[in-house]
Amino acid sequence: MSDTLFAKIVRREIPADIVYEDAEVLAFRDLNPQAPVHVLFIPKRAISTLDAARGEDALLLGKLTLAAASYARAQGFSEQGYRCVINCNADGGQTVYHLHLHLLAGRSMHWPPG
Ligand code: DGP
Repeated sequence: MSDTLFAKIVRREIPADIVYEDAEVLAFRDLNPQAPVHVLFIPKRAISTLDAARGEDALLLGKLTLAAASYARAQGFSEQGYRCVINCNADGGQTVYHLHLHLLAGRSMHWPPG
């Protein structure tokens, strides 16, 4: 489970456009952006899916979410808004099995998503 693409990015084994990092969270630009700003926030400690997260992960997931909100605020998106998405497993559209939060900003979003 530690050998996903995103674990390789955490270990700096493959390149990424990193925009934020702290002791527990890494954020980098999505390779296939779906909005003018599309950044992935990941826990450095791999959790495969949201479904696999447990109570002991609550603080980490809170930090991950707040890191995305802080980044969005710092980029000036507080007022116009943005979207955060966590895809879970096949029907959720998850393709990389290292839990990640998509931050999408810079355009008006649609609902429901596809
Ligand atoms: P998801 O479908 O929720 O699992 O999202 C995975 C996202 O990861 C998708 O939007 C494309 C992005 N992605 C896949 N491989 C790489 C990579 O090697 N580098 C970066 N920066 N993004 C990647």
